[in-house]
Amino acid sequence: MKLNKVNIPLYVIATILFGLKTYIVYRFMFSIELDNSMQEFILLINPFVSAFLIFAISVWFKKQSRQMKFLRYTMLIGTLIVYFNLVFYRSFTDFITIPQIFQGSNAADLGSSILTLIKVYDVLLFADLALVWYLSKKKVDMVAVNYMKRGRVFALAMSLMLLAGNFFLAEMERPQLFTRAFDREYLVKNIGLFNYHVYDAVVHSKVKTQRVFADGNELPEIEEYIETEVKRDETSDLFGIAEDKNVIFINAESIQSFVINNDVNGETITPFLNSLVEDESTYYFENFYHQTEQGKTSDSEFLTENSLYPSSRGAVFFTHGQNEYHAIPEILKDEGYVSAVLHANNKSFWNRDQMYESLQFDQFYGEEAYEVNEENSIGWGLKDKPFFEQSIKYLQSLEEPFYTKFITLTNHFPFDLDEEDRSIEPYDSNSNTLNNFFPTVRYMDEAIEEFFDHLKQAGIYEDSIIIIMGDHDGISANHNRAMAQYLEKEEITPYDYLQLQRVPFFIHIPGHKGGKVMEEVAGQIDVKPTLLHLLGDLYFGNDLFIEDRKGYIALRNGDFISNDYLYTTDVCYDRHTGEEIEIKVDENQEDKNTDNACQPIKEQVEQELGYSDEIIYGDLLRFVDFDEKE
Ligand code: GP9
Ligand code: MN
Repeated sequence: MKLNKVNIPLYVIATILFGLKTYIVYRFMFSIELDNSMQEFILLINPFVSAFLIFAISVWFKKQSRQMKFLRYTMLIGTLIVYFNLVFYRSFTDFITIPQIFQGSNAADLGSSILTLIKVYDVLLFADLALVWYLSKKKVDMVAVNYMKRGRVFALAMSLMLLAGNFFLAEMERPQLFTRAFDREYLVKNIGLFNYHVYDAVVHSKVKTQRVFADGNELPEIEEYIETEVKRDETSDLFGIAEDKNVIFINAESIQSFVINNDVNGETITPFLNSLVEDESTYYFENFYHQTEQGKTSDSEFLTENSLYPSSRGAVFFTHGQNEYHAIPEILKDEGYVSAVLHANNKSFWNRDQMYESLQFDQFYGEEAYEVNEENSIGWGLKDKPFFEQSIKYLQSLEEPFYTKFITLTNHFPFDLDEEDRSIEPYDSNSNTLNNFFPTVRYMDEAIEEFFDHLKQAGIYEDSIIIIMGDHDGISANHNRAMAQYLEKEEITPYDYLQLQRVPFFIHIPGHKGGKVMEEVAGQIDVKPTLLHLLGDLYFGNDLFIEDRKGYIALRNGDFISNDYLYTTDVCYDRHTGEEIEIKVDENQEDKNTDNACQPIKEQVEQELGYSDEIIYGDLLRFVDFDEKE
């Protein structure tokens, strides 16, 4: 093996610089949780292992210019991958998945959000690239290598050995990492961002082939599970109470339950929603969890319309927009209902136009149905107050009974609001996101109150039931410090964080008395069975007005909340006290969770998520004849 005149070869320099940069991003820019020194160690080595794996390929190029070019471009691509993930992470506290890349239309719509996600100092993340670029152009003689075959094979063998070592440690630290990978953070911290992307690509193509091989034979087992584990014979006293009434469903953007009956700077945040909590015509569910993943609003819609779980990666609205479903609009159609969605954003966002057809909505009033101008819009588009106001005429034009869904927009990250729309002052913390959240939540609260008035004036109110649901969290883990300050806690623990995933859920039935605050654990998966009492349908939730229910709410990443326990980040908590039940087991133990009080539910949750995936990936509802079942 002969090194050139010098020195340090460029592929080694690139490995060191790029590895170091990636490590800094992992450690200080992503908020990756590290529980022990082994995890610290794996996180430290994996950036260098991945970098070496790629850059060492360059030694196989005989021509120096090719070698240099290879290093330049792989370094550029690698840097862009790290950077795009970083920007994405700042918004979603998550890593990019392949299905999301094909959701480009959404990224383009991010508009004002994107600017707040890019920081001036980010330019430093390109410094190593500039240096490698310079060396590869100007100092070729110093940094290019010319190995004999043995040297090349050695470099290759070395990179593969390092990779195997990394995987071995990862598997030891997290058994079955690859088979149970609901959680992207675990993958990234154990095998690194780049190997994670390769893994994601493999999973993606597997999903794509699943539909082709599904033939309906999977169904009996799933139906059996639902019959025994999910469905209940009990019917609630409220059954039929909304028969033939209009259903008005408000998908309220990014609102979390912690704002209900709470204040900021001494001012009530949501006076109108608070009054609904007290209202005798309203059932308010205080332990209602959102169960969304990367598909955000669209996942919340998927859950509520189908009572199926969304995908663990990407947005099922995009990946499976052409499946057959048996959603609320389709079922209500048989009962004589007309259905519509009203949302002043472009129709293709989240692939809604296509998905709504699959869900069999009759009408979709998108952006073009509204008068949108500079005065009446902010952030993502039309403000909620004019949105509701302009929607009334469409509501009046629908034949009754109707099932309609209104999706609000103003209370969306980055929570921009005009001065004139601000009834309360922002909070004061290091997070502008959290600070500005409160005034926009108040704005939405007022918009919903006005909407109630419009409905009354239009004579629609009395004949309708109104459901208000938060779609998902608005304040991500990136703002934990500010959140802790607001909630007057020392820190936001994983337990607190999961509890913050509660979103408001109201069922308001004008004229009905008996409304109250409901304490039981509930979630978006329960909306469909609560709205409809059905025979022969496939769903994973329960009617929220019956006593005997499944008893847990599964989040899409495998975390769950049951009557007694709360399970997150591999820890089982007592739901009532917040205490850890079984202290995290020591590193050497093979399976961390055996003998854990949460274990039986954890297994059921995994099974249930798996069945839901099977239905979606295999497009299995195409094999079910629902007419025959009913
Ligand atoms: C876009 C709106 C927001 O139309 O529903 O989507 P989100 O970013 O919250 O998923
Ligand atoms: Mn949303």
